[in-house]
Amino acid sequence: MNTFIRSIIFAVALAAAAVTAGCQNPTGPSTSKGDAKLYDVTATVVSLDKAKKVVTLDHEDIPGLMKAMKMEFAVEDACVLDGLAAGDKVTGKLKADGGSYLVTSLKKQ
Ligand SMILES: [Cu+2]
Repeated sequence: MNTFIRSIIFAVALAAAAVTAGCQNPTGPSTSKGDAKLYDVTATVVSLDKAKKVVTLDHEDIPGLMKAMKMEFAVEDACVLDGLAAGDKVTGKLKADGGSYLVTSLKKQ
């Protein structure tokens, strides 16, 4: 019985590890359709809300997309905001699909 319980715990731990690994690997196959474009973004974090999956960035010029400005973005997953705080300088990726923007990754500089 003890072994049975231990194997369940092991399976749960494996599943949790898989979820975490998925979070840390944003280079998987894109599931987006249409003509979504990926842009590099350099910015300072103004504020963030993991529960709402939004981040306000004071971003530099994004060539071909928009001028430098302060604005709120949706993030693809709450884990994009892991380890970040207001005031952090970050670089990341922004997916633009029509008029909607989605931050897919952020990394502290
Ligand atoms: Cu902007």
